[in-house]
Amino acid sequence: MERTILVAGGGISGIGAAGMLLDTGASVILYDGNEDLDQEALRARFPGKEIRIVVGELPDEVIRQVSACVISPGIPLKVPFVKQLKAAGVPVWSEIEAAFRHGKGRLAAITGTNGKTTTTALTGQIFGNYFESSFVVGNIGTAYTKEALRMTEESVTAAEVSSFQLETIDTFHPQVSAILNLTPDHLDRHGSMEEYIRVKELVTKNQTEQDTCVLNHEDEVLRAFGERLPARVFWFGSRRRIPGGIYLEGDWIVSELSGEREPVVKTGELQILGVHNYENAMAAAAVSFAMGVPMEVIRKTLREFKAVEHRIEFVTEQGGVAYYNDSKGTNPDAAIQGIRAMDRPTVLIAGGYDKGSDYREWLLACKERVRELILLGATAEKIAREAEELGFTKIRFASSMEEAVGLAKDAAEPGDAVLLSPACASWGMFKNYEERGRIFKGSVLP
Ligand code: UMA
Repeated sequence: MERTILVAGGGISGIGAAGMLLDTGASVILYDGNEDLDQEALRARFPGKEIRIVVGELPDEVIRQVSACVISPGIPLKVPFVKQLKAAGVPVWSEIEAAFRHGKGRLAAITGTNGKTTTTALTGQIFGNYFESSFVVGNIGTAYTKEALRMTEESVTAAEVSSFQLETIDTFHPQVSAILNLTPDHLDRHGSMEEYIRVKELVTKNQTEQDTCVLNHEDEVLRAFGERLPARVFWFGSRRRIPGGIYLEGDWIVSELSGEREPVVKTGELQILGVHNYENAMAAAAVSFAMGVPMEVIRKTLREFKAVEHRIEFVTEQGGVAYYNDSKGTNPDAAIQGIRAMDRPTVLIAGGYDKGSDYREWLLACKERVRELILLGATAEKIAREAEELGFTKIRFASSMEEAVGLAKDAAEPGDAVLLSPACASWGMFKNYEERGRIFKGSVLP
């Protein structure tokens, strides 16, 4: 019998997964809960293929008809149709699980709360400089399923994987995994920090002694986790020498991964700012070394690599004021890195969708450098209340990014920085953090 697979979600992941499955000869039902979705535009993404598209409510008849479901990361598993599928015994796989089953070659999967996009992009660039066939996929923006069928046994893939994607893996098995750090994020979806950690650690679920896991030695949870793992562990860290690991020593990144002590690069040679970025560089170096890339290629790429768009990205300087776009600062911890990377008085634009985060530590980190706080989005009031309690006096509200940039321009003095680093997701006001970052840059530039 022909296999019918349900692909849930008609965004980047769903389009990738449906396209891949159609190419393998499966029959596909593409489902999206948004009944206003333009079905014809969606169908046009699969030229020459037959695909059934369902929007709005998912009929029971579909649930009875399908043999598996590939679910997009943005769909929470507690929604009724997922429960119905599970009750009917239909396996629900994440989009990265589906891609893994069809992809070929070797895989490095990078997760963590912050830094995964930069680390994945850097790892992908190192792979590109050494391997004949390499891919960069996942949460970074290109669906893994979109590339899976182009991979060969020789391919080496760098995948950024999120907790949403890991939640429903089964056979997903990277030869090299990395968990960069673990701080509270997406707790509205995962329910508790324990559950969030459990899901992140799933990246190593199928790893054996033949595999490698790259872990942050400064993170207590990860340190204990590394002791329990069957896989070989490559440790990285920025605070102390780690025998056999890769670490920061003064202004040098030093590697002992080969068994010999080897200076890799001076931090001043890197084009990415801040200690958190040195950690990303060390993690990318460790992942690449585990994949067999010579240190010389790693060193060259570390020197070449430029910041990812929306991650403490320098926009321009106007009237002595430097503008930075850190729209990727979608949670308080990422935003702490953003503010710490500023070395001058800063007018900070923040606020957005409410994921139930705690803003206190981030606001404490802001206290030293922030001259004025400009808030927007659903969390504006909540952040303002906490900021006032901590003694912030200059707080203003804006109802759009354009207005926020206008207020920031007024508030900033020559020698200051204006930083967009929201500590919140963009949802509600913008399509995604990329759109938020681009609107910010568009408002800054004349
Ligand atoms: N939808 C439903 N029902 C729901 C929720 C959504 O039908 O309950 C539909 C929407 O109507 C929409 C589609 O699902 O049409 C969107 O699917 P999606 O939210 O899974 O988004 P994609 O476009 O598939 O993008 C996803 C990732 N998005 C999320 O995890 C929310 C992208 O990560 C990723 O780049 C892409 O797959 C390719 O792998 C973005 C993200 O915000 C950057 N990630 C979070 C983060 O980094 O913190 C995890």
